[in-house]
Amino acid sequence: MAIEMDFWFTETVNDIVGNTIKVKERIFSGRSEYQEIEIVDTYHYGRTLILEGSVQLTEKDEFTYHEMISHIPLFTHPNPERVLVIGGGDGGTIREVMKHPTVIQAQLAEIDPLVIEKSKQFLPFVSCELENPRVEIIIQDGMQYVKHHKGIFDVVLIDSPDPVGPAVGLYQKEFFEDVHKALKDDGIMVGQSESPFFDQTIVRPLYTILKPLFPIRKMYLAPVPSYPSGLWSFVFCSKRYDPILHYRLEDFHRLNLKTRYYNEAIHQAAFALPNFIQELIA
Ligand code: AG3
Repeated sequence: MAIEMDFWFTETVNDIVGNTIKVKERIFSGRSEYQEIEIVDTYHYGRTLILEGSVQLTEKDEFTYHEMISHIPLFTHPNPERVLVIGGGDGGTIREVMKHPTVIQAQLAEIDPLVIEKSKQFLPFVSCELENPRVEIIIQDGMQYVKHHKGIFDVVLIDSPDPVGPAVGLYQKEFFEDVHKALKDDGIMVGQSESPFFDQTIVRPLYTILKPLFPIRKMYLAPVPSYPSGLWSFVFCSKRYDPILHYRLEDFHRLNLKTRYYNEAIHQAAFALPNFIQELIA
């Protein structure tokens, strides 16, 4: 394993701005059938997973993203039993989903088995629940998987990478129509929806596509310091339940979950949007 001391990694956005992290040690570097995979140890953020040059998670701040993509929908749906996670082979989202006792089965549809393998090997803090018997790992393109499953999921979580290369389809209308059909009549879909500061050309069309599909479509926010701009967004789409009106607050308190970011006040406050973002997704 090659060890290079003290180099700076920069993730660039649109070739004009970036996020720079000082690397302590290269842990893994390789190319799968789908992408360039890097795992590095960094001084500030600890272990970091980088796919195609873009930071997917770091040991220090992954909790904000993974807690928020999971607990907002799972504490809104009255009885989430069947959950599908698309992408997210690192296991971070599954780890949070497994904290919910109502979940009978969570399926993980990940296209790239090497991401799962290397996360299990080097990123145990996120991959720790991938062997849970309630988890079924499906090595398949999530777009194909949802196409062939109808009306069976309570919650679908889209833990997608940026819309580049094979992931472009995860931001297109056809895919969301398939997700809509894969959900039950009262299902909820949540997806990561990029940076409202840096990715406006992605955010706007995404929210436009989703508007006619789901009666309830809202954005919520969380800080992820290691992602470009540090402010990240999620899209909450629902056929029946509203994240504020149907919030299962008592269940959250009763379960006494160990969360580091998510709590009662955050569940509600995350949906408060500044004016420029309201305009962006209007
Ligand atoms: N999913 C990718 C989030 C997008 C990050 N984008 C970026 N750094 N430009 C995260 C996977 C974690 N389970």
